Amino acid sequence: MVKRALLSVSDKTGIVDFARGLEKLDIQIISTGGTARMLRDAGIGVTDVSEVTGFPEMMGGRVKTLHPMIHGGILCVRDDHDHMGEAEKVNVELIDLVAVNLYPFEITVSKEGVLLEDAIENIDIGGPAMLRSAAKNYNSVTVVCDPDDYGSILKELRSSGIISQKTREKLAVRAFRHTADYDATIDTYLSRVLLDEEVLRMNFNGGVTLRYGENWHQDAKFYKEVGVSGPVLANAKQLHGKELSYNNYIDADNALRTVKELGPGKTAVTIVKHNNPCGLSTGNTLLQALGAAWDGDPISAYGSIICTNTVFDLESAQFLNGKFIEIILAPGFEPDALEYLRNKSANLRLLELPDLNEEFEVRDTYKYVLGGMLKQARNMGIYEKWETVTQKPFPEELRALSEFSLHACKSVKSNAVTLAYEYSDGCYMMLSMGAGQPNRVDSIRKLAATKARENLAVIYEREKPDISFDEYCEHILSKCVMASDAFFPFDDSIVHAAENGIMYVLSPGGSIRDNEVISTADRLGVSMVFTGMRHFLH
Ligand code: 93A
Repeated sequence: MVKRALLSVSDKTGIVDFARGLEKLDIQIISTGGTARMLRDAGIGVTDVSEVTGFPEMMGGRVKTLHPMIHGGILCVRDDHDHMGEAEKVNVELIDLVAVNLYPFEITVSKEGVLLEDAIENIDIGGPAMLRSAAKNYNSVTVVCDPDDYGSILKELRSSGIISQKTREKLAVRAFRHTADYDATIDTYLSRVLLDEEVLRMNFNGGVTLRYGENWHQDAKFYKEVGVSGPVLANAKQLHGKELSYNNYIDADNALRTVKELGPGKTAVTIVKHNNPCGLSTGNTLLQALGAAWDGDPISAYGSIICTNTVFDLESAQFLNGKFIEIILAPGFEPDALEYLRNKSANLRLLELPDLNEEFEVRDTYKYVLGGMLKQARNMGIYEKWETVTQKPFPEELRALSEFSLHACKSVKSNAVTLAYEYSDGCYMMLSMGAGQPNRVDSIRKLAATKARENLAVIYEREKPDISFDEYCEHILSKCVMASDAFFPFDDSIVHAAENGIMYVLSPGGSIRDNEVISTADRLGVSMVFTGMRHFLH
């Protein structure tokens, strides 16, 4: 039974309606200064806290509810004879519901130029004490710290006359979490201001157990960041398929970031395997982009994760017939495509992220290293300058293709090189890439160049052009733009690029041997732009 409620809130949203609802249920209301005034003005009967404690609210409100008449009323265990006897002896009346929200510390310290005194005055002491007392005694007391819950509390009281144990337990955990977050914010602020120390507190909850981690013998969980919004994987809705695995989370996140690199303008598709995009393209239609992304590495695409910025249609779904895919992530699925894909496999995970094309609100990235956490700003932008450094000019017509190649390169693990090709008017594909090699020259020679020829062999077979395979490769590669995520430490990378017929190269520049690299490019007729921006990705 709820007979007496204590209301003391800084954020007064919804409090009048809540109090009115309580009053109608014959619940007596106790309240602090500002809250009491507001309720009284609305014609609601209120008992002042000072009347209950027998003390005035004092010291500018610093001491209002910190009193045994309040905390005894909240903390008293109802089925403990001794507790009840002691309460009776000193006339402590029980409080069954506590609705409190706290002085706005976070809002105060986020204001520019905030004074330390203002911050300190906004540290709530009595509020958290009441929330914690009520949460501790959840077996008898209902604690409400979020105005969003007022409605459901009233509803429950009206329908059953009580608040269920389950609701009280849920609200108690929420209250403890709220005070923990509140104290964490104070710690972070004061550590910085008083001790010149940076504290990082991360806020994740709702951990779900995954079947295993990267491998079968590793336990794993996924936690969602509290309050995260925007087009992040954690906000995607699963429409079909098995639950996501640990590796699925990593690869789907990579696929999402990679597609978003290309922006919302043109239909884009990425195909990810082992945390690297092995296919990436833009197209006039989803089917066209999907086909081109697939051509970027049809072998690796087996068991891949596909992400697109466009609603998935039936034609594209049919393209995947007979192909093994782990996940499709899209802003939506046409109903016939959804049905087709559902029938394709019980395991295929279909993830819908309606605001996939909105901007990321996440500004920083974190990486755990044993015993420490690294934080950095997200890698924004693709180049700082556009400086042709070779005798052979770099055609302006290749600028858009170059930008595509840089976006692709940014998404590939270092040492990364990407070969981008305009396969149709204004539509680009990553013809091949070299990823994750400890030296750049292997990424070019052993991977990107070799893979380009392998991928072209498949296209050559399909399209049967009227020239030899070598001529075909030479023709295509001479139109590609190769992006490198970091500078060339030696000129060997340029030699290997030219040997493979690659004539347009992008590099951030900045090596002590830049002059050597440039003169080799000049000798081999390669055109090169320095961008001034490195894109390591580890
Ligand atoms: O200054 S306090 O830490 N000391 C108290 O005893 C106390 N009791 C309630 N702050 C206290 N409160 C807080 O006052 C509540 O947490 C709430 O945020 C606020 C409501 O004040 P008012 O009703 O006067 O607007």
